[in-house]
Amino acid sequence: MTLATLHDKIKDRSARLGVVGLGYVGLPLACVLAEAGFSVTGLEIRSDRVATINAGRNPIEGHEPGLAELITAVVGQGQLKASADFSSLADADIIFFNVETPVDDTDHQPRYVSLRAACQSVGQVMKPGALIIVESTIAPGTMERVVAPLLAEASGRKLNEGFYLGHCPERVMPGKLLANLRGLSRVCGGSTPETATAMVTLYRSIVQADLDPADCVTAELVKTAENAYRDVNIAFANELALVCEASGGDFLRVRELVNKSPGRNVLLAGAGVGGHCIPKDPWLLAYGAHGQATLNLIPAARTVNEAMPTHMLELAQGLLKAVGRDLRGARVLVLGFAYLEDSDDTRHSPSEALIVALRAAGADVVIHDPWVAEHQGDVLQKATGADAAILMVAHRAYRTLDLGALRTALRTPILVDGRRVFAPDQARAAGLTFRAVGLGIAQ
Ligand code: SAJ
Repeated sequence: MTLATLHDKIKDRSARLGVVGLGYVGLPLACVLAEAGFSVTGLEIRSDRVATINAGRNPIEGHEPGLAELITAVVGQGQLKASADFSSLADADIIFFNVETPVDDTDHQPRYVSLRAACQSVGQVMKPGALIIVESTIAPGTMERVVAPLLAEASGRKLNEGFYLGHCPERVMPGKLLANLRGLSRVCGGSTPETATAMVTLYRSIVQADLDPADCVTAELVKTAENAYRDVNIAFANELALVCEASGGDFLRVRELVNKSPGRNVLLAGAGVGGHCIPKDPWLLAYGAHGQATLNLIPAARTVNEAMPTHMLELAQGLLKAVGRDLRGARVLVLGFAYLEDSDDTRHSPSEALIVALRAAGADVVIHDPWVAEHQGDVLQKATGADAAILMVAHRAYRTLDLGALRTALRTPILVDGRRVFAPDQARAAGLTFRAVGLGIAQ
């Protein structure tokens, strides 16, 4: 099949589509493509998830507006079906890859285990002229150095003759999966300009935002850079907060006044940086330099942000020492286990790092989080007998916490605020010994 033919089949919706990986990125994609009129086969290696989807039910946890109803509708209409068998993709004209691309915790490099497996399996069954679009976030150069050779080897075909390639990085966010998928701009990186053009036509069927044609390496750079940019800017805010603490300033006031200067936008200092993408994508961007450039800022920003949970521990430890106590043998209440406010998502949560450090220091840790099932409960009951409380997540529920009642429940009235939820004067008026990220000791 020629690319021109494929383009025509996209326009009349007769192109048959496949989506590999029906997780929180792939399943919404499969659904909206089916809703747009395409026949979609979803490939999922977890058979329980295949059964759930084919029964028209939603396997995705968390609150995702519209997703459950959409799954029921497109499965019921026969537009979407799930399978664990890669041969079900043999007649697909276009196949999307939405598989995980983690980096190693130690060397911060991607292994691409799932991506390589998908290339091997799809390469063996894909039809001549198929277009393979990788939506997973990948390091610059991955399409050329990993995906293309593996697909060529598995299929015995040549790139841009026997198959075509695209990279259209996803920009989803848990809690807004369908909204982001439909409403955020996308970069359509193609292995040829004509491929990118066909991708724009394809994504226009589901995206009501800018669709920018590009080559694959540009698309790889854009996604990893946009998240590395955010990580570096958060790191600046965190490092400024450390200076404010040491110099007697208040980060929030300093930030407010700096941001009045044109072109400034200092982000928020906090107890750490978690989630499924910000901690990972800077490493993917760095990996894309292939050792040909000396990178200092991007790795340093990771170091700054990954150190913030320990900084929270140090603030609590300082207040305990001031009253002749230490973390060893102390009970510490951690307020918030999710990685983001008003979310139940705990992936790469800064609280996990804090809890490990607290326990290593000999503390007994109690965890509360109104959004995470295993840590819900009465926060004051969990505070009873504790020697310090450390706020790690700015859940809305914590903003109305009765600080007087908290002080009464605590055995040692220490509160560390890692997200600047509480007013220092109110905390101290309630009888709490109080420290906060970015708040100078004299404040
Ligand atoms: N954080 C700070 N200070 C800030 C902002 C965030 O400490 O000023 C922390 C958060 O507490 C959290 C982590 O960083 O632990 C990540 O927060 P986030 O607001 O970046 O949320 P994420 O991880 O869901 O980021 C996603 C990204 N989107 C995609 O990868 C498609 C990111 O590029 C978006 O900017 C973000 O969603 C968003 O704001 O929508």
